[in-house]
Amino acid sequence: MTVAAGGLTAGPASAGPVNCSADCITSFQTSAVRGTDFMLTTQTTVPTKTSVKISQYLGDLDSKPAIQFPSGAASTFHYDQVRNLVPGTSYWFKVLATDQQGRTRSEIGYVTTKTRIVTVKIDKITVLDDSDSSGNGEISVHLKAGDVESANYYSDHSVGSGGVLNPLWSRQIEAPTATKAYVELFDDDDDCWLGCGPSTNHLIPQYDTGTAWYGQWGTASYTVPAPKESDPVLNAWPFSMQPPSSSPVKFKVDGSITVEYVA
Ligand SMILES: [Ca+2]
Ligand SMILES: [Ca+2]
Repeated sequence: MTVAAGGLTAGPASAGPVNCSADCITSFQTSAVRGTDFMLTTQTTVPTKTSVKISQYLGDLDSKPAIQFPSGAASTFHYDQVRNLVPGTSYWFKVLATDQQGRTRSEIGYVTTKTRIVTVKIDKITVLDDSDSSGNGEISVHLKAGDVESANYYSDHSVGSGGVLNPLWSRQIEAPTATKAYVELFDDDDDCWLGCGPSTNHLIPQYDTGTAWYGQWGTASYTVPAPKESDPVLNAWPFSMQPPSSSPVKFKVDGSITVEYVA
């Protein structure tokens, strides 16, 4: 028997807490789940270092690299941020705890990130050049955000250079990655003296820029950014866009996007 400093009797090593040769993880739970990250709280019986593997598929979870948490010192309490996830996605994860003798235990959990909803709003279109040498243009407007489209939101609408349209068009799209919004203006130059063919109406959006005998058109596009942890949630984020300078129809679009995350 040895006597420890202070006069206490030291117990045998086997009386210590369960190490990671047995089940040393007493609890683990997710919290603060957002679009691209969540917090993982892990408690262990003995001081450990933690890491996590994460995958959308249980079958390949073990083949994923272990993300080591940088907190450094071994501890019985871990509060770790798991990052760089895709919004609106379900993941399996495996938390690994390694004790100071290098023994590892793991547990498997499941988490679903919040869905990222972006509201794209097209407020105002200022026509700078309607592409007609005299009189107003005969303008059709196609609007698109992600996969959501309003073809011919305006159709054969009389508006000249300097004219303003206020579509006040607003659509919500799921945007787990970067996506695009488009505004295409087409000016009709076909007076239909010989009858209007279907190709002359440009009723099918093309989202490009061009010139033909029956009219001229141009497209402005805006890239809704990819998600990030610092997304300006619920604050309208103004943007403006114009078609390329080569476009025969010139205009400026003012709009905004608003980002929100929903469970
Ligand atoms: Ca024209
Ligand atoms: Ca015209």
